[in-house]
Amino acid sequence: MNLDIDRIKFEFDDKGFVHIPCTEPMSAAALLELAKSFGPVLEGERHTRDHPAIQVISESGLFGDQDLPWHNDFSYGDGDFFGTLLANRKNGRVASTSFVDMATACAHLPEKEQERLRMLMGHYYLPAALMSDFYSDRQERSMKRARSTRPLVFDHPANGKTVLYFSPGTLRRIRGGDVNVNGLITHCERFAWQHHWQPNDVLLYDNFRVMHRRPPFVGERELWRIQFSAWTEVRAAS
Ligand SMILES: O=C(O)CCC(=O)C(=O)O
Repeated sequence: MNLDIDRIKFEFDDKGFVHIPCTEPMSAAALLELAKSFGPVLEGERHTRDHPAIQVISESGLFGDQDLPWHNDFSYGDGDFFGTLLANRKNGRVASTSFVDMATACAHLPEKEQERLRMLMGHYYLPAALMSDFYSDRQERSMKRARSTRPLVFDHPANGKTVLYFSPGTLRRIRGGDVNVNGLITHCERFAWQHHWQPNDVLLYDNFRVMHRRPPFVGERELWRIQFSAWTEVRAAS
């Protein structure tokens, strides 16, 4: 399958979300090549398939079959693997994945509230489902030490778009003022869409721009996930 990498990167920067419909499954090597065209990929030790950077999300793999509340991947991270690739390997349709463009959600907040949220700091933690499940003991220790913090509103480092960011599923606390987190979630859900997985679908999304969630499911379902460093070229140029 011939991919137009420049077009994919343009869409990733422009929209934060790219859907690549495929008539047949992309191989592990092709998926890795696609992710690596953005930058280095995150490697783990457990629940991987074919390569340490390919994570298996399934009822018996990462996250099991449970509900995954709204979150941004790698919010707790030590490093900059803020791009995610998901590939449907088996029965993705059993549970749709929902997404919200947080640039749009932010633009629909009153300006005064945007400015207030810029002053507040969100602190994030490594979810229990990932501890000792994907990361090695060494990675787990460094993630816990990372004490990842970020303002609730900031300008995206690659494209300057103002985004709202609070990853409810991994949010430990907010410092600097009060926030009605459930109220913010309700606001964001006005802009959510569901991705109904088709066989072999591949998605890429920017975790500084897009938040996502998945409901619990019953049965067999398998996605592959690769986390990649999305703005290597932007950083190199600056
Ligand atoms: O299983 C899904 O549809 C999404 C998985 C997910 O939320 C993640 O990989 O962070």
